[in-house]
Amino acid sequence: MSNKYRPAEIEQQAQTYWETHQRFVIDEDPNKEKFYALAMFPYPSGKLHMGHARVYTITDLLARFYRMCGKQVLHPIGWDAFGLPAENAAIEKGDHPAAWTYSNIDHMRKQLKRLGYSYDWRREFATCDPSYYKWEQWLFTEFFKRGLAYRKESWVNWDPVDQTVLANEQVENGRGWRSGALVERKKMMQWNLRITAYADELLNDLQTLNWPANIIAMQTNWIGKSVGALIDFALNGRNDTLRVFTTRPDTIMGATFMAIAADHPLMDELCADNAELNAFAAKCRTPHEPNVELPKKGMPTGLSVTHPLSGDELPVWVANFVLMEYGTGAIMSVPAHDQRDWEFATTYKLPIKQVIAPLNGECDTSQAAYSPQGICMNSGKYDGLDFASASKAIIADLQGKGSGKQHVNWRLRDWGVSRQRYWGAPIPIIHCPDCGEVPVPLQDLPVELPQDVVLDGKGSALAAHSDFVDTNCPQCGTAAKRDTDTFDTFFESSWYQSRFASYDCDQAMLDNRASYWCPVDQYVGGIEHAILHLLYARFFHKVMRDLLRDDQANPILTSDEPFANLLAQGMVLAPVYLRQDGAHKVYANEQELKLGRDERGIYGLHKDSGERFDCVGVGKMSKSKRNGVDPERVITKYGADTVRLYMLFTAPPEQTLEWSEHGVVGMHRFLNRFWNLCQSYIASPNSKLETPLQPDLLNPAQRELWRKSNKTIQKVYDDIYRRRAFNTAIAAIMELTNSLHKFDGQGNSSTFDHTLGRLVIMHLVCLLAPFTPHICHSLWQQLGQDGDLLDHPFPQADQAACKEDTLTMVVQINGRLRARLAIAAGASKEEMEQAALSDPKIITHLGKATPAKIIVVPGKLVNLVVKG
Ligand code: ANZ
Ligand code: ZN
Repeated sequence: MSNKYRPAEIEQQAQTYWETHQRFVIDEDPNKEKFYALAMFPYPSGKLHMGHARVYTITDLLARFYRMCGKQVLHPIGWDAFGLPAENAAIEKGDHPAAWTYSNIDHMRKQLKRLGYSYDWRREFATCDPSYYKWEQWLFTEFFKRGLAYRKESWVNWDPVDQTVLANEQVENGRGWRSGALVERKKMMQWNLRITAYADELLNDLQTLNWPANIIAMQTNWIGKSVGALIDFALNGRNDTLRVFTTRPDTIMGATFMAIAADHPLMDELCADNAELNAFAAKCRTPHEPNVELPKKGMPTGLSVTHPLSGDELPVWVANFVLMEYGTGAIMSVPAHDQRDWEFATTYKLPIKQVIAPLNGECDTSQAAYSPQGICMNSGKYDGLDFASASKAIIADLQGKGSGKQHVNWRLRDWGVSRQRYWGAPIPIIHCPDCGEVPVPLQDLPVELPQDVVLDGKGSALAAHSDFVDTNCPQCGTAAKRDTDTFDTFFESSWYQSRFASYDCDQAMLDNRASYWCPVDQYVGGIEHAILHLLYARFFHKVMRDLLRDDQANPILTSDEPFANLLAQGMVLAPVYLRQDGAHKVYANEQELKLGRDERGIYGLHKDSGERFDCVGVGKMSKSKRNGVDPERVITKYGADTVRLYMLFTAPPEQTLEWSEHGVVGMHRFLNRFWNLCQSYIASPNSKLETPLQPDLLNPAQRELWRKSNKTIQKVYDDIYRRRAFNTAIAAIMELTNSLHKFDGQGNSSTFDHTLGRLVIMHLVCLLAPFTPHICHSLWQQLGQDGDLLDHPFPQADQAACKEDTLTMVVQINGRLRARLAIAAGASKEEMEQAALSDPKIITHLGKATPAKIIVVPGKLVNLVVKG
């Protein structure tokens, strides 16, 4: 065949066509329904990896599909450009973070373009553009004016390697999320955003989201609503109380001691004249190995309290398992019913008093705590009450004495946003000796990052830059100093999705175009962002909804949530090749090996050294295991359409995808076959012929193909639209392609056959278009169709044609007519037999007899031969 499939050529042509005709430039159309498809924007690390290729292919497929379904589709891209890697690269290589970042962006933009994504490139921005961060600086000043941003001295997580403060969420198992260093504790003045003011709404609105259940659960736990009580215990010999939070007020009669955190405010004073206590507190603060549960340790503080209901005297201990960050930093310890308290009491020989009896059965609190709810005992007037009534009665009694009340405690903390880093958006506050904290007024925004800084990896480059620091107070004009911290980079990603709608608005953060496009209809991204990014973006969205109006009446964001639907795509894994060199592990990339298989399994011989590497399974693509696959190489070899199809076909989007070069070759072969099949219709002289199809005149073979074509349309549509099951959609398209192949191969060559085949081909090209847009663009033109495919309606199934034809078959027993049954036209012999044998009339006639022989005449008759 002369016209061969040459992906490099046709992909270039299609991309040039789309670009010169500005086919992906999109604006609002109030008469059309919109669809906003978005993938979490990339960090410009330098090079696209397979994970990127996967997630961006998913949203591109959806964007193109919904466009063909008649929606006005927004599909933008940008760059999450602030953050540590740029700064670290600058420190190591001496490049400026800005130069490093923008050159990475240039490279990655080219890579994205090679994959043929349908972005409206006008809307592209990087979050390090001053025109972007200007508006988040403004938003911060609005937070500040409303009391939603405040500074407080607080214990912070200090990363000794990156020399920066980390949010709790950035500490994983006691280590910094990027550096992996053990985190220390340090007190510093920090800007905080009052996300807790939105805790209720953030929790309740989770119900309105079409998100994966595990992500909803993670957010729910993170927000952590606990219903319980605050109880005040009078401190003996002091005019003061010790306040605790408990979720089990019903156990109060079993409290045998109190425990406070090492950082509890009482400790400052107690440590001042107790060296031993001081040493203990210091020890609690030192970092410890992650994942090791510390033995319960503590010390008596010398203080005691009076139990508000029993009047008993209880000692106050300091304990390493009580956290200052939760509740009130102090607890009433009920060792019989809380395992941590039980271990502590056992270690220090403190009394254990059982006050809850199991609903059925028994328990022995000398062996372990009994923590489920039950019935009160040993509790005086509360004996016999269950959890709910005991809690109610006890809280009421405490309230009567002025020493307790019901309380809802949240695990969610305010969000500390200050970072002692250079490569971020400067916090737009000026510290004036007279006026205090003064927000930078809008006309002075953005507070631009100075370019001429010394980056040596130590401390804060901004604090060392006096031209930046020294300024005048916008309120009184006095010499004042700028805040030298920058925002946590989660700040930028908390509102970018709405900025894409108003990408070029220079008068405000957002304008009413955002009310047309928001919320995002389908968000796609990695599960690693299940908590932080998604929670912060939800919080910002709600604040912006409350703050931004185009006049007094009209909010610019009309939705309560930024992301209506969420899909968490699985990781891309690849085979790992390992050679044991003594105790040393050596890895090789598949491309360096000549692969083989023997009784020990799959292996590779190194192309240079000949050394044998064994395939030891699949793993996340990583530098250390050397199993990364470079999308660029694969695109060059097979074309972007093959890569896209492979990504979508190999696994359902939420599952992990195991990379296999073999599988990629398979996809390439399919596209080749598809191309060649189309050529026979393109090349034939009557290819322009458009005899209308008359379903009534179709012979059975034709009817079968026509039915298959319509059923495939229905399936592909449902799979994409309803189930997001792209892999099964592709499988159906492949099957239809095979059916057409077979149909052609059976010598079907009448004009009528040709018209039918051509219609099926056109369906196939349309169905494949969102998956493999380049090849389809080219075939569409070769088939002589006007215009391009982008806005061509997605095919609609002819429901009548989808119906299976039915025939009437006759069932005989020993040649006598016993039943007439309806069966599908294409039913196999086995299906006919089955239908006959399971018919109630036949079952009755047969009684206990089993047919000795069954004769089947396809489409017509089943005769059961019974002996005797
Ligand atoms: C008495 C008690 C009796 C408790 C009992 C539990 C069982 P959640 O559900 O996570 O909110 N607690 C409170 N503040 C704490 C802190 N700062 N550090 C460590 N533990 C703390 O857990 C609430 C329970 O955790 C509280 O209820 C308290 O112990 C403990 F049979 O109070 B409980
Ligand atoms: Zn001032």
